[in-house]
Amino acid sequence: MTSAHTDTHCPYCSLQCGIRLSTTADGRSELTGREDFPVNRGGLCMKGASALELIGHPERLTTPLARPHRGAELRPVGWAEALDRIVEAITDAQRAHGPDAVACFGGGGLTNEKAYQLGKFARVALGSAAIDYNGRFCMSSAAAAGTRAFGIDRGLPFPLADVAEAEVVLLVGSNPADTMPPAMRWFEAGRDRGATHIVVDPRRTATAATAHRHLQPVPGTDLTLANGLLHVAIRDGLVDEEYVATRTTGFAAVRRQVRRDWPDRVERVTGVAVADLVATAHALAGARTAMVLTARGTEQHADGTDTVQAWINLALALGLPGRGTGSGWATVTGQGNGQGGREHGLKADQLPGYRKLADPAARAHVAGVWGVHPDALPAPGASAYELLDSLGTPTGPKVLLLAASNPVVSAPDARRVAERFGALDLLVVTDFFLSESARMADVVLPTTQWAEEEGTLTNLEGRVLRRRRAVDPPPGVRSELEIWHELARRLGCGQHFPTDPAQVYAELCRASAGGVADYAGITWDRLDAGEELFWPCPDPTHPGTPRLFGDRFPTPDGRARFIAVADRRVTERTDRRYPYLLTTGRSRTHYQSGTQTRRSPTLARAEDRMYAELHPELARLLDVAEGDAVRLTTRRGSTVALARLTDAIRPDTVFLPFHWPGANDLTSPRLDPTSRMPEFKACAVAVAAVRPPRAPTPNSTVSVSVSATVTVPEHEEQR
Ligand SMILES: Nc1nc2c(c(=O)[nH]1)N[C@H]1C(S)=C(S)[C@@H](COP(=O)(O)OP(=O)(O)OC[C@H]3O[C@@H](n4cnc5c(=O)[nH]c(N)nc54)[C@H](O)[C@@H]3O)O[C@H]1N2
Ligand SMILES: Nc1nc2c(c(=O)[nH]1)N[C@H]1C(S)=C(S)[C@@H](COP(=O)(O)OP(=O)(O)OC[C@H]3O[C@@H](n4cnc5c(=O)[nH]c(N)nc54)[C@H](O)[C@@H]3O)O[C@H]1N2
Ligand code: SF4
Ligand SMILES: [Mo]
Repeated sequence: MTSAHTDTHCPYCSLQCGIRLSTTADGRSELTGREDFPVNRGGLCMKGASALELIGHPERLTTPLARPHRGAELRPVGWAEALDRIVEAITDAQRAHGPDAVACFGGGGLTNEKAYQLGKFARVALGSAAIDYNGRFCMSSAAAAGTRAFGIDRGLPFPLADVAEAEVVLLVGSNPADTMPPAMRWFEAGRDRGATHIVVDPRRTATAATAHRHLQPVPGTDLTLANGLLHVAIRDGLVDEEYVATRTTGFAAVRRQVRRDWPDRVERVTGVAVADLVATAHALAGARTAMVLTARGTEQHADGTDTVQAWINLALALGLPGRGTGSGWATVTGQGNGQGGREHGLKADQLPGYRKLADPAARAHVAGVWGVHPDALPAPGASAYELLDSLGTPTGPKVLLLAASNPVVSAPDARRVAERFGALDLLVVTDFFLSESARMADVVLPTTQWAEEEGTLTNLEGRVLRRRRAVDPPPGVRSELEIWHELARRLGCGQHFPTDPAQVYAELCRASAGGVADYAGITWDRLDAGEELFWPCPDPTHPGTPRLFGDRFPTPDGRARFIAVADRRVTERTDRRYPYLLTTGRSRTHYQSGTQTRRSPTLARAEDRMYAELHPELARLLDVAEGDAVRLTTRRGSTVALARLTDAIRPDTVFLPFHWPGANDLTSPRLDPTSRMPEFKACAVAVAAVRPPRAPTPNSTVSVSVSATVTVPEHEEQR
């Protein structure tokens, strides 16, 4: 330990709970939740609480690895050899195929400095348009809808604690009781004051179990549900007409659009009863303060952007955004730095400060900070899945530099992504463990992890935080800033890529100045002094902006935009071969592709393999008992999981966590046309018992009524 205690933040999700690392009298390291950090106030979930298990872990990568040739095993090599090999492949590929032959793929776990530097590395050191990141798989639909409606994308436009001030909260496709447990204190505080909470989820989750009302729609039908709620609000005279007239545009078209979403029809499509629709619309409209919160359940669809817009339309019609503390619409961002990652240039179409790469003024500003000519900056590139899908094709990239993501587990139709990795000339993976993606690499570079490095992250509220170094990294390990400096130096532009995080952050602040996500006033020193700072913050005397939208929206006319959205029936159809719906998501125990949490002894003990949640009625139909192996098959692939029977799930739906390889062999790579978000949350699936069926008993014959509720052949056809 470099000091008796160090205050920093959790390595995992966007809540970025405050953590204190200390050394006990007998020399042991100890991790505790920080009482003084206003988001978690000492609370931690089991992932954060066990994060120390990954420091000094026996499987930690401490030396670069390389394969002498394709088909050979990875073996330890020196840094110089590894870096030279990468630069040689970059140079060869670019000489033969042009600058875009080398691609970068980042992750929302990277600090702001690393996200900024990787975006700059792609554009300046490589001159390549081919860069994107895993945030595309996370909240890109909400980001696109938020930007379209409000002119800005900040996950929560208010501090998380405002949740406790809302008299009514509608939580849509969000399960914070499992995905952000310490956040539940704010929900509980609201309920203690008499608030009403309504959850929309095909499963009765731990979150839904705490709510007053649970709407349980067919996966993929949220857009119709939101339009139906707005229909009821209009029909019953609940619209805040004055707000609509003075603070918004476009309501007339939306009013016309939702006329056809009458409650009976919405009940038929979504499975949500008319009485629940009416009660929900009236609860939201009748409250003094109310919030609509969306997360991945409603966003990760091939019509995710329009679906989020439908929820925003509802919130706008009721006059919620900008009404005051305790009201509004927000999206619950997921990754540790999912918010910052999407602001500083990891995205194919973005420059730092949430600027657009296609905007000449933005190019000129950022090129000025970078000391290059604006024309030298490439055009916007392909989105994450499209980029992965093009690897090694005649026109696609031949070399991929991958940092902080494990797409052979986490990308949709993952077997296809593994195939594309195999077609590359060189795959370089930077990680601190040998993830499934790193196992496929030609060169693996070991990097520092959270408690070993300095930096900043931006949490789900747009609050900028300091990550601090508490322990020394193992010898042999380098930070990404050092790795990219060394690569750039070999490519002839090392001077553009400093290695000190504070220096990179200061440059990021200058690059973001005047942009939507303006960090210019959030200096490293202010953060170190413990100031609570939310962007935008244009100068060092500015107090930052915890709450947005008070007087106006950051659109050209200051008004929020309604946009009429219709159900385009994009969800994959069920049919006789694939009669059920598969949805995927998270368990409380594991994080993302599992590289980190599957290596934590505590978490691995708590949950050690993939399971599939099935309703007991469906299980009975398939003759499957608790713990039996079931085979799930979709139009893309097949995987086996252990059945977990629960009446908390719809009988027509199966849920798989994606923390183990397998779930994404099944998912659909259909993309949202605007956000390019894949449809992780709904596809058609067949389910069968793996072992031979047991001898029939009288009880195993399925009654007509059960099979009628269980099978939803071609449910789309019913609309
Ligand atoms: N334990 C844990 N916590 C995490 C993470 C983790 O991996 N593990 N990851 C972090 C990250 S990156 C993210 S993005 C967040 C995600 O946080 P959440 O969005 O809360 O998590 P998910 O489980 O992906 O999805 C939420 C819910 O959506 C429901 N759902 C599925 N299909 C539909 C649908 O069509 N409509 C509706 N309304 N709901 C649907 C699922 O049943 C699920 O309960 O969690 C963060 N926190
Ligand atoms: N089926 C299905 N698939 C999904 C989802 C779903 O709900 N269902 N959710 C999607 C969502 S919301 C997300 S966010 C993605 C996440 O999926 P991934 O992008 O795969 O995210 P992680 O598993 O967090 O992978 C991060 C990897 O980087 C490493 N790492 C962590 N920090 C750093 C760092 O600072 N530097 C470097 N070099 N490496 C680091 C970790 O060890 C790990 O191997 O998955 C998506 N995939
Ligand atoms: S809720 Fe998120 S930030 Fe907090 S301890 Fe758990 S994983 Fe870490
Ligand atoms: Mo995410």
